[in-house]
Amino acid sequence: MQTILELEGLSLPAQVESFQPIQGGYILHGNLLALLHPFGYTKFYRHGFHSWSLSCWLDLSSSLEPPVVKSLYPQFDHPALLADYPFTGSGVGALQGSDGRTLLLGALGLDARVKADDQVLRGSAEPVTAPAEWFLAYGEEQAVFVRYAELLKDRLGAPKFTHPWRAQPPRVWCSWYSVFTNISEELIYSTLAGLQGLPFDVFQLDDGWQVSIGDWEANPKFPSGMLALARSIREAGYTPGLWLAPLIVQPKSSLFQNHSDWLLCDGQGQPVPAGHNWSDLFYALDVTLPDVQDWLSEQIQKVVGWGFGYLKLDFLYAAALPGVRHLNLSGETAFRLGLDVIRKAAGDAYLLVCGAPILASLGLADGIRIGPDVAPYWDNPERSQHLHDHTGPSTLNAIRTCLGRLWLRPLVQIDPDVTFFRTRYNLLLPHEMDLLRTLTGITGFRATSDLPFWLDPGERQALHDFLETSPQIERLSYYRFLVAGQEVDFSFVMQL
Ligand code: 9PG
Repeated sequence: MQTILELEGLSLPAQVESFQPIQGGYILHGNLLALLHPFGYTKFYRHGFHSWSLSCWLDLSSSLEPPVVKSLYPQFDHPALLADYPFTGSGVGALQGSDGRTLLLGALGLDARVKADDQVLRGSAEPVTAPAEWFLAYGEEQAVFVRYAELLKDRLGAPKFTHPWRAQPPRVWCSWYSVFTNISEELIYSTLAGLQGLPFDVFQLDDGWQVSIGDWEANPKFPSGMLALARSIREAGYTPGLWLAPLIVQPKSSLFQNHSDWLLCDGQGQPVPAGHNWSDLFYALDVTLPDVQDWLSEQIQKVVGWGFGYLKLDFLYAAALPGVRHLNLSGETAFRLGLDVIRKAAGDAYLLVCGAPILASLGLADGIRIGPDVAPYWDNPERSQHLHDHTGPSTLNAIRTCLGRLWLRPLVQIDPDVTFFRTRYNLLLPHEMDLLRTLTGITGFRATSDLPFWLDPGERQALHDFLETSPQIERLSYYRFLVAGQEVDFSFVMQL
């Protein structure tokens, strides 16, 4: 139907299936919505598909080119969003009004997109039996996102914490941003010894412990096995944490070789490449297959049984890519089914999802990585300027997208990735390190990968203080904060 929606002094001609006013705005229904807006070339809030995908306010008049990506490698954003880049987002989008207020259109379900141009704001959702449900609001930016988050919580839930990390996210030491895949049992033991006295909650092994992507067993660098390793970590006083990418498979794995019928395929029956990493393409599992669900459940119960109480689950977007599935479900809905299987198998273990579709993880994940990887350097111009890709590892990219996703904080613990205390092997300038540390303070999720023997006594003390104290932070506007009495303005980071 065509109608005119009256909203805080705005009259918006609209094409919707139905609408009803609620506190703070309207609930709209429809799989294809269109709203005529009067703002012309204003700013658009783009929300990317998964953890690493670009999320921030952009000028509709800017000519941001799509990232130069091989079509085979959809690891930066959803293929449909890349095809319609950049003024299309996943789940939620918003426009800045002429008076500075925000017009927000947010889906209250999965598999939805919002796009805008200088005249129309559109919502589209993959068809399901009932028309999709949306929230539309006009008001002060933080207020409309807060209301949207409340409605999302009603529909998708919030984590049911049974552990002491409910009030404060765990403080994590993670192996990735120092040694990458070069971890070994020896290095883990020496790091554990070196960290004694530093108040971490979790000691997390990242990528590099497994036989292959698909074969989740200890490789020869861990001769004592994962059960013994987890026991040692626990004896040292930390919750053992482990990285897994349980929804993807690489061709060299025995999982791939023995179960090629478990892969997400295209309409021609060919496996859908889900990205390129570890020197090869990798593929996604069809998580709607009962055998895959049984296998997933077994893998998660196995690692939790080894003693790992914190799981970093990575590259999860793969299971939400377009494809033909055993059950006729669209991508995010299928993915959520898989995450639900994992959630049930994990029991009370903390689940940090990474490279994960955002809305589809709500209510099931305890924490979500909300930006790209940080790096011990500010920018990577080869990638950001020449390839127009703002999802690659860099502190600038991480800060930008994380700041664009702070509205998720009432719904889930938000992980901005690690921060750095070392000056060794680090090109970040002191003020860049400070910005990253401030962001970590804003999210409340504190982590580092610095090896203890890389830190001088002053750096170790700074890390200790960072873990012991939470700075007083007051939000002045979306990108300006008062941190322990000092103003920190991130606005320049947001410019693209
Ligand atoms: C382990 C890492 C770390 C890190 C994750 C994730 O597009 N890519 O090829 C790509 C590779 C790695 C990556 C992100 C993207 O990093 O975010 O914290 O766990 O995997 O391999």
